[in-house]
Amino acid sequence: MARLVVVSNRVPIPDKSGTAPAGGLAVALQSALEARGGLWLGWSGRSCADDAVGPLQMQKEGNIEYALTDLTERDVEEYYQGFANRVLWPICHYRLDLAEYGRREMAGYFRVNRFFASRLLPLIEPDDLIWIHDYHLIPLAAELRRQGVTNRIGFFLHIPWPAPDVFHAMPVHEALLTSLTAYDVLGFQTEHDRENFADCLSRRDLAARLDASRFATDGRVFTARPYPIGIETEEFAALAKRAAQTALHKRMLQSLDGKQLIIGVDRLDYSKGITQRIDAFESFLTRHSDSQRKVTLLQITPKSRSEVPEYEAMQRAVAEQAGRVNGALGTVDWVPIRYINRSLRRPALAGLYRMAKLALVTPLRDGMNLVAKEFVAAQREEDPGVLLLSRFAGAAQELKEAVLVNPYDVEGTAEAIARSLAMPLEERRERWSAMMTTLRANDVFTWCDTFLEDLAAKPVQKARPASVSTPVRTSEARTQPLRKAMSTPVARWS
Ligand code: ADQ
Repeated sequence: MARLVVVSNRVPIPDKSGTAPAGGLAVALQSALEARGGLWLGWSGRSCADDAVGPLQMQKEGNIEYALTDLTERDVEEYYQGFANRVLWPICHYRLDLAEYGRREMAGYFRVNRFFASRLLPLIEPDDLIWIHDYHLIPLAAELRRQGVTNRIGFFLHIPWPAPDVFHAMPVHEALLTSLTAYDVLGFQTEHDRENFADCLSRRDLAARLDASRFATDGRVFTARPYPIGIETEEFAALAKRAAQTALHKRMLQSLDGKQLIIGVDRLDYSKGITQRIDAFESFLTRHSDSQRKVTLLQITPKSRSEVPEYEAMQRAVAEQAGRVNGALGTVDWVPIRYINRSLRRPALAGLYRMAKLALVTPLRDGMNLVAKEFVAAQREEDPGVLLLSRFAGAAQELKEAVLVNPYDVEGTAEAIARSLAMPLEERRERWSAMMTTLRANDVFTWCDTFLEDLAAKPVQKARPASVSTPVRTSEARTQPLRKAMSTPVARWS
């Protein structure tokens, strides 16, 4: 079996305390790659002066060799805080209003991708499969190809791919789209994301669509498919079961004093819809005043990206909002919202999911959302809790038996909370068991295996001429001759 080389912005080297990282990318890949071994390269998380970037820091843990690189302070500011988190993240989450595009940040993004390519190059062996992750590293394959790498290279996007009107608002969209055509396999969370991507390609005439998943450009074929990411379903279910025996679990039960637990678990991020959720919870308590003193919302929200101003402002806003609801509705012996700003260890989290009667997973936009899946896996078969899930989370494409809501509709969500808390046992069990079947069939190991099988598969055939290609889905199908998609747009931006 070919060696696997993974590249992601951050690399989750297990720490001694065993604390789980807050990012879903880290959580999913850690589970999936432990068994395979190989090389994992990424940023160390440290920044240094311009002339102080040292050699790669190599570390072997079991079968996995980790290779970490420092970045300069300027790199971090332009590539990570700048283009990745203040342009790509908001745009892919449909927040054009929050995107702060600047040429300096864009050039830094392409420069750092070129730097990652130069760090990776000496470590690559001829048969390695290379799997690159997420929006930080979109141009990496194009950079590697430019430096002569012919290995199979795959890319998985963990966040949504937006509709063309949104993506094309980004000045540098064509260079990013073109650089994606340098991969062999492109993975998206949902069919919807893949179709948005295909529509973007088609509108810019960057590739011809051969069939549902194959595209041709410049005489080569690449595939783009949905690979919905899963969790370690059985392991997480077992973890939740064990957690129910711990002292923490018992203390928490005691502190609830018979009240029903509603849970929300999210990184502090504007895409997660936390303020709309608290509004909906407040509206539920106001419209259903008999529920006051009978329920508690536990919102667990570790801070993230605090260096980005929107996140800092949001941190203050959510704390104030929770404080206001508690002040207005709370009593001397009842706090409606318990708001916690830190990351919990996975066993503690699993136990809390299991204790909860209801989970509020209401992102305004989310690639997948693993919290939704973890909550379902953690439930008790004989008396499962209810998952209330946003239609705009990728997970809603699979977990159709959840109570699906539009998180922008605060009153509708409030009523869905009431319905969920009153749901009869039989209905809860039916919904849960259908969702659990889905989660068992598509866990994180299947996700990983399926992607890698496609990546390892030899290309079936060369590109057919565009004139015999299958038209793309939309009326904008194009059959004009292919453009030179592998020209050198990256150099233009560096
Ligand atoms: P994230 O935006 O980070 O991931 P999500 O899928 O919800 O979002 O993953 C969060 C992970 O972090 C879960 O495993 C969760 O348990 C963990 N986590 C969250 N809060 C925690 C806390 N307080 N303590 C401990 N752990 C916590 C991105 C995309 C998602 C996509 C994932 C995976 O934005 O849409 O599902 O990648 O592809």
